[in-house]
Amino acid sequence: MISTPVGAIGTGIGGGVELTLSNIAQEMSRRGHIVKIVAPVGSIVKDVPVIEIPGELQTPAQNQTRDEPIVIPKNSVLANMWDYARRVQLDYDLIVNFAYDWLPLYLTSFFHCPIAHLISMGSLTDAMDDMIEQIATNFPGTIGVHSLTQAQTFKFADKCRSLANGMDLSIYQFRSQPNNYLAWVGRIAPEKALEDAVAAAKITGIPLKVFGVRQNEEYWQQICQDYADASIIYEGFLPTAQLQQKLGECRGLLVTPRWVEAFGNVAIEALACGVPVIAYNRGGLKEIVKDGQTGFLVKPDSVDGLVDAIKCLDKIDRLACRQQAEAEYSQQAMGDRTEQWFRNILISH
Ligand code: HBI
Repeated sequence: MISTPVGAIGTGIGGGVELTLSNIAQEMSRRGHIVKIVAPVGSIVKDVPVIEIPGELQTPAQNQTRDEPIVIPKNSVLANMWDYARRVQLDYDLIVNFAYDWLPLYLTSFFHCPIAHLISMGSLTDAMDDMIEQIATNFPGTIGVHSLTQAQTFKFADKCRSLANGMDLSIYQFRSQPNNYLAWVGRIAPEKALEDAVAAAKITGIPLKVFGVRQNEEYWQQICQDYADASIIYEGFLPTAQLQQKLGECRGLLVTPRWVEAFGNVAIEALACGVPVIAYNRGGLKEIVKDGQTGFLVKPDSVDGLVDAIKCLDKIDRLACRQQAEAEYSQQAMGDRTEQWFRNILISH
């Protein structure tokens, strides 16, 4: 399992894909598969061996323009990870790529070992779209995504296999009685539109707990300036055990993506704690939140919509939130979907 080149696993820079990779690796080894992770130096994954590869990190794709050329820095960690994979490929039945990058896709036809690509974001650049489409066409069934909405951002949506996502729910405690807080969880960067959540929370007068890595410091400072009188409590980027404990005491999670969120791991984490999810009606979140039952889907970019939904939070049965997570997003459910995907690739290789 070859990780994202934008940051070491555990730093939060890799966003949701760090959690996705760790969960799939742990679940596959729990099922008796021999699993190794290849990732940048400093990566840590509980209970799974990590081969740490040195080199320059890759520029995050979501910061790029559509026509941006593919850039590979000198001593690229991405290139170094895939050179390692080339050397050891005959020891493995399957390679799973978690990077949203051009190189692993391009290298697919040069490898003997089959490669499954888990594409973690929607369409961002022309070079990536073309490359993913080539692999989806020449290696049918090897492109995995997290939601139908995400797949539909590509013109080859029908060639993508949606796996949804999942996580180990045993580390998320269900909390039936919240305190008077709202929550926002995610990489603090413009595409996540934290400012909308802050604006809505301020109008309702409920303090907002913010969890996540401050990836874009000036963006964070700007929000603190613009909303100096709002009650924002920055809780930092916490390990899952601590995150879920604080998240569980919140009345609701606000998910305010400005972009097409491929899935929405943070929404599953909230549901697992019994926390209703108020999300913009866009991206993968449309396929997660059961409007009026486990949260509310709000008109995208509408702060007033968020405010109206916050006022209805007490109508949501928090146990229904936990039950949805268990039914659809457990490690077991995701493991079944993922293992089936892997087997289909091996059969058709
Ligand atoms: N950018 N170039 C690049 N490669 C990745 O693997 C990548 C990224 N940006 C964001 C990201 N991965 C993850 O945070 C999301 O896929 C979840």
